[in-house]
Amino acid sequence: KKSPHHNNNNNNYSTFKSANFSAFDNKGRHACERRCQANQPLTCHYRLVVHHYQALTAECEGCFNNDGACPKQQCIYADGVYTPIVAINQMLPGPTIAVCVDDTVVVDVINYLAEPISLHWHGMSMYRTPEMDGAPFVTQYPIQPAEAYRYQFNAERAGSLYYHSHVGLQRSMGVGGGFIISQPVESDRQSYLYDYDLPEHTLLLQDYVYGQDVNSVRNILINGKGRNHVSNLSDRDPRHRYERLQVARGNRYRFRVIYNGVFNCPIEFSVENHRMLMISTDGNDIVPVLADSFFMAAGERFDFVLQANQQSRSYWIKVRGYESCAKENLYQGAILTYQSGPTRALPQQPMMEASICDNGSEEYFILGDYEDQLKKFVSLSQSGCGRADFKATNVATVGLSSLEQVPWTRDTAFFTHYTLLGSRVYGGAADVAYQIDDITYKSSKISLLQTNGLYNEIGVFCNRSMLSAKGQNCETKSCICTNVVRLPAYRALEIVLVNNNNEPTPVHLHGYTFRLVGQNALGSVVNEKQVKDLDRRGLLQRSTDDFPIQKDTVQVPPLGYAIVRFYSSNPGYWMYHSALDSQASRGMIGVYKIGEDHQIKEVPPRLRC
Ligand SMILES: [Cu+2]
Repeated sequence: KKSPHHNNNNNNYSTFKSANFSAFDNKGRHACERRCQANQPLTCHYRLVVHHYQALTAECEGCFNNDGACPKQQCIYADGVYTPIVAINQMLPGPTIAVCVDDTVVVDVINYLAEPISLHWHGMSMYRTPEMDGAPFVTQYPIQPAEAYRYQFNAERAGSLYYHSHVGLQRSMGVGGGFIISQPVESDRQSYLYDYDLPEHTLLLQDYVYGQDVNSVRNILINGKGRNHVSNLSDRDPRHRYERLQVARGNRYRFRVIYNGVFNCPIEFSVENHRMLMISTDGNDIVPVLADSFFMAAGERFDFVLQANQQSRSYWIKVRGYESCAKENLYQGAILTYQSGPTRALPQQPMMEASICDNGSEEYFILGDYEDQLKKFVSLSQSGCGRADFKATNVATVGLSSLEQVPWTRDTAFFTHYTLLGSRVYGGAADVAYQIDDITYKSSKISLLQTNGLYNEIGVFCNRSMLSAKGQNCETKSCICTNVVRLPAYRALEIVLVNNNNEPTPVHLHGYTFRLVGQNALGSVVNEKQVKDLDRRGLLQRSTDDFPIQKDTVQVPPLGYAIVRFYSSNPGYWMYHSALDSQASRGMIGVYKIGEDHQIKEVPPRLRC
């Protein structure tokens, strides 16, 4: 049955149908997906073909009633709704790239779309290779249609990362995939907490649209699968395809959750009858915390350990959407099965009625010698089992602690930059402009890194101080330009992100992992000056803890602020922006030029696209 969103796509993908996507074996496993060993790096080649495709194509007919028959036939079943998508290697999401720390990653991207693309490696600082960051017209010229481009860089760090398109709204159409960098057991400070770290226990969540209508969120998918909310079928109807994850009773498993979100849809994640031991966020180790559920915003990642200590049956892994997703009552599930139980069985209850409480198990997280340590774990849960109602001002992440101490001393003087996230409708305009510092971002025509030192900044950049020097008032007349702010290299920097919108805004910074030292609501925000005044009066709180959490994406509370700190040891041009496509594509992007021209890596100059 075709959905009402049926949309014919003229792009012909049959031309590469028989292409060998190379280096993945017939089980989809790549030679670089291995047990990591110290000082044995590999060079890992991948070929990613980005192309138009459809969910629920004719190939799916053979597997409507047989889940297992689908993968071989290049059927993307998705949520059982016929709709155009953008796929990578005929997959949604794209293949998970799993390597070891210090491997050389070589990815050839082949663009079969009718528009340019670029891929961003979310969470990689690209310390030695800023030209591989994938920010269009900032660190590279986008890859044109029918063009191929090679990304090549060192996997400089371990953690749960992901890759995604950084052009237009392609990410909303599915262009993304997991990027997992593992490390040798002996260098993993969390390895004592789990027995298995399996690539198939990676969950990539994405919000999902139909008919290329990127203005309305219609579903949340887990590894490209799940129930739809168009039909009235029950959660347990066998026509739904849920991602299945298998565990064996008695073992502890590391799960990696990546949220490739594009809408204002924070999600609450939980597992029926299982508690989670949170051990990492955005690929950075944290002091372990027990949680019945946790919240995530677009661009964030969380890793947890699940102990398979319950009866051998099937359980729901549950995701509930908030904000825009709550308006559509969107939720999703995957299925956790125990090897010794009936592995094809569905959980017994409708998804949202299943309890997230641990079944009073006495054997919970018996860690031998580490039992004492366990007692120190704080619980994220606020009210026994299950949390109190979600509040839009949720500030949970700032309360977590890193395993790693800050690299600066308590009396370090930080260079502070205030930046304002906002939105505005200018007289007569139909569209809301989303802005940073009252500026609607527009790409420059030259790529900043490739032309570094060759252009006159006054002709290319614009920022708050340059515009006010010219006497331009962006509050009354719209300012649309390339917002680049200069910051010093090799300094302790502090960014105060102020959210002037009455909705939470996740912000992602390229090039760095930062420390989150403040995150709170103010109730009202007027402008940058008012926030500076509040700060002068000591009303913006900063944690004095030596172990603030390390992240690359942070949820800035509505009418509130987040304060992040980092040492600017990675000179270059680094984007920061709303992680929501709806806002970034309407202008909520800025660029930090960190360092002087001579401090920025020289890459082959290229003046035109
Ligand atoms: Cu970005």
